[in-house]
Amino acid sequence: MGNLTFAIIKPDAVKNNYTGLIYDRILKAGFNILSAKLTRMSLAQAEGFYSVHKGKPFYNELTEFMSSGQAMVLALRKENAVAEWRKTIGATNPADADSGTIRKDFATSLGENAVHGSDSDDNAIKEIAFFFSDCELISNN
Ligand code: IDP
Ligand code: MG
Repeated sequence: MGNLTFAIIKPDAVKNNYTGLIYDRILKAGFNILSAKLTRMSLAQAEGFYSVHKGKPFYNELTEFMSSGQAMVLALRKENAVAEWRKTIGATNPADADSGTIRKDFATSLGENAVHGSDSDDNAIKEIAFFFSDCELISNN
């Protein structure tokens, strides 16, 4: 079990001015933020990031949405980070998300669901490397 995961505060949440509230949830849940930056993905970047979903019916909608505006990308550290972050964000569909989770409280819809979380340790490493260089990953302790 690894101690890193990758998160995105998606364009719907940034547009709705939830960036600060979600950042606060991340800290309150005990994650150490190794790096964070506000970016706007190109369509090509979004297609690369979500290539695992290529061919699925929602792929075009997803990549267009993810490149539609600013998003905050974050490298997070905590013991058992992947599972802990997925517990903090809740189910993919906010209608199914437990109360107190980020998606329950801030998501707009199944597609525009406020945040991303890695699904495995291997993908966490790959996703962090997709957006951050080694020298951007700073440990505070
Ligand atoms: P996850 O983000 O909870 O890991 P995935 O199944 O990996 O969920 O899907 C990636 C993203 O694609 C979701 O977070 C959501 O934004 C979008 N998505 C997934 N399923 C659908 C769908 O059926 N319709 C529209 N968008 C979807
Ligand atoms: Mg996923």
